[in-house]
Amino acid sequence: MKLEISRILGIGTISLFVLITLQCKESSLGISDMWVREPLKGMGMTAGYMKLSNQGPESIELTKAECPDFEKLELHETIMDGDVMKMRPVESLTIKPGETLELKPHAHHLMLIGPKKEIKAGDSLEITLYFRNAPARKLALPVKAME
Ligand SMILES: [Cu+2]
Repeated sequence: MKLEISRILGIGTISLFVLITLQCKESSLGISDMWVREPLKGMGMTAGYMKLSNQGPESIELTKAECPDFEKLELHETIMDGDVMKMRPVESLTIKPGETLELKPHAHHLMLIGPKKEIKAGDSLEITLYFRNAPARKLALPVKAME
């Protein structure tokens, strides 16, 4: 009986510890101003934007993004090739301690490829972001027309 109780207490302490650790890490990453551009008619892709603020002491890396309404999501950067603006996939995006990484038009962005249904302004897309050094975050991104 004594053993049983200490086992239960032990597990309880560990889960509490894990919970506190997760909450500490979660609060070190601020995500704001998120939105997805309404896809142009017949376009098989569009882009997602947001601000990622690292308030913690360690670098945080965005490593993967998923959305059930698209075949695939990629992390993209925009580069100048001569005077032509091009975009290309990157493995991950790093947010250094104290820095804010802004995903915005003509810069880094989420590339949403292959919509599985019609996506219109006013919709909300569920996007999950995966990080190194921070727990995954499930977000609701509003779809907006490009101004
Ligand atoms: Cu892109």
